[in-house]
Amino acid sequence: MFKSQTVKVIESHLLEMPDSYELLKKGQSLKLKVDQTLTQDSTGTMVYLQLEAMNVSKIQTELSVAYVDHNMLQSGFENADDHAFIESVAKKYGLIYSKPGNGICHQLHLENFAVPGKLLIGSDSHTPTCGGMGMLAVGAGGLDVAIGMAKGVYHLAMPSVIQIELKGSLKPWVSAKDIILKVLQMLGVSGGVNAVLEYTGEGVKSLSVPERATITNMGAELGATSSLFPSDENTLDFLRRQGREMDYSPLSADEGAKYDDSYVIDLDQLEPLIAKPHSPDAVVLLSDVAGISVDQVAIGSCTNASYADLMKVAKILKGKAVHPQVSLVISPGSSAILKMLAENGALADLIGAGARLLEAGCGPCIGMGQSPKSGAVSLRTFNRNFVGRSGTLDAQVYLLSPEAAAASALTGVITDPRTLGIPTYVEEPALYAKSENYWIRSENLLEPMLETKVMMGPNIKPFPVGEPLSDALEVAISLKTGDKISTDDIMPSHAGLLPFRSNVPRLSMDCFVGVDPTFSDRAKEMHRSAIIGGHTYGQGSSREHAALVPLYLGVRVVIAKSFARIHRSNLINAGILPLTFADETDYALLQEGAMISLEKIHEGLEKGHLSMQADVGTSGHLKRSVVLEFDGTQREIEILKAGGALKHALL
Ligand code: MIC
Ligand code: SF4
Repeated sequence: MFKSQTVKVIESHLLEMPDSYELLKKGQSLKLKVDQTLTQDSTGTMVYLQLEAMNVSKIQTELSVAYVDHNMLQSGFENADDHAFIESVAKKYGLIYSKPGNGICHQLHLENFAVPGKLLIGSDSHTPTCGGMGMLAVGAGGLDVAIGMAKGVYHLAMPSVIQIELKGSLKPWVSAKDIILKVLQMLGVSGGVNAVLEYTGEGVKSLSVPERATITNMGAELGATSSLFPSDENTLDFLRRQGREMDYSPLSADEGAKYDDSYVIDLDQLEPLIAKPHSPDAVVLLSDVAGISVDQVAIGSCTNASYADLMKVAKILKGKAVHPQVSLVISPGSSAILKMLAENGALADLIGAGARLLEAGCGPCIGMGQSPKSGAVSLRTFNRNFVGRSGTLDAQVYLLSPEAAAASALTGVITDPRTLGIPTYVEEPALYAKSENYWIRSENLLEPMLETKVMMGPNIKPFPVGEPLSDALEVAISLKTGDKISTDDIMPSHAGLLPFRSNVPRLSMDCFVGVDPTFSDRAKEMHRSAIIGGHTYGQGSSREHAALVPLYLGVRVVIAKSFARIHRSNLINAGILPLTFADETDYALLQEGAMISLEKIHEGLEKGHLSMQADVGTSGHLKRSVVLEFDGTQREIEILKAGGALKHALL
């Protein structure tokens, strides 16, 4: 049988043969060996609190890295305490620790550790960035990453595999960002759910690893499980330049491999694109919106802060001036890139033009400063433009390529980069710089130092743990939401709240605050409750706080029209029942405050459908029977019965 690259990597990581006769059937439960894990600080504190609770003496992965890149503003002790906690845990278990200032986890992982054909899980939704290196890299909830470290295992439902065939090659001033914006335009923000996007075809050969990583990174915005490029000469070339030639091995799909779906993009036909406010799939031709006045331009993030990206920007800005009305802010992807820009003079070109320089890290992408002014138009090379993510509720955020961003910073209006004339060309450095002094990985730390004292600042509070699932449940509905509720809606994230990522009680005060500011108090009063959601409930970030905080507030069940993959797993891991409607029209029957009751829950989970009685009349006397569905694996049922993945892992 001719195999896709995804199937090849999955097969080589199977720890148990799946029980189905039809091997690797879509949706089938897979038990996979984890080679590598990564965490970042805003999800990492919870991961390591959970790892600590598992009480293991050794982690089971080949390599695990703890990055600090999100919570970099230290306007109080909280973030610095979190950094110290993560550093002490890294030492205790022999993880590699990346100090603040070293850069963004995904860029650093690509440069330093990604290996073709390996399996990486990370507590961040953009973990698939390393798919640009030909590795299967999957974003997961924090507890799944903790279990991955403790047991070396990751459970995944077999994804479908979608082929994106790239034909031809990009025209001048059209870039990798435009390719992924095109994919988003074609497939939409839920077009990749439970799928791996596999890039094939002649066009792949013209793309460098950092360009491929821009594309795999933003596969997260399609809801994709992962995105994959082959490992070929370009991969070898990048690894050589990183001084890691020994990590290379070739890998690609077989000629004639079968895919669940296929799309073709003709790179020759592609033009500069832009995603309009407020969704990464609101993609139009950049030329259609050219001329709109701009207040801020932000260049960076794990999507577009590679060496070549920033060098192109420096070349465009060299000897010129940023438009007086524009604030241009640059956040480099890694300290090594920043060092190279400093050494080759590009940094002077950026500063000379009037750019504002930040340390290497996520920065404005997660709202850690640089919020634009009220009503501003902000152009960003980032990957998400959800309402309010910039920190300014009424800002109009557009997503575009670094070339287009730089061109617009000069003119003060959205500008087609093709108007810049002769294209810039950037040669990757023969040997990438290394910045060893941002890593803590001295020889003696490669082995665990279990006697190490874990540093717990006063802001680090115990996390909530689920309770064993009873067979009957009678609860009130504490909230009813519409479609497309993101984890940013459930548990908002900005410079003011990020310092409380290890303090669930404090976070709980802001749960759903933008959707309904009365939710938190109401849910607490109800003691136990249910949430009713619409389509793709829990899209966006991997933050498990969007499950743990509702758990803390007493939420025991979420009934939605459909769920986003990582959030659904996070709910199960927390011990919250994620159920869907057998008939979506029943959604309309359920109202906030009404009582619902479920019986024979255990049997219902096994059968895949449960019967619920719901109060539907205002007086509470009219009851209706509603059929709900649970489409999960046996392992997920066991986790729910145990009261969450932590309790299950400790059984
Ligand atoms: C994001 O881009 O939204 C984040 C911040 O990196 C999140 C992780 C988090 O919420 O801490 C993600 O994408 O998973
Ligand atoms: Fe950081 Fe932004 Fe990338 Fe998330 S998307 S990891 S916040 S740079």
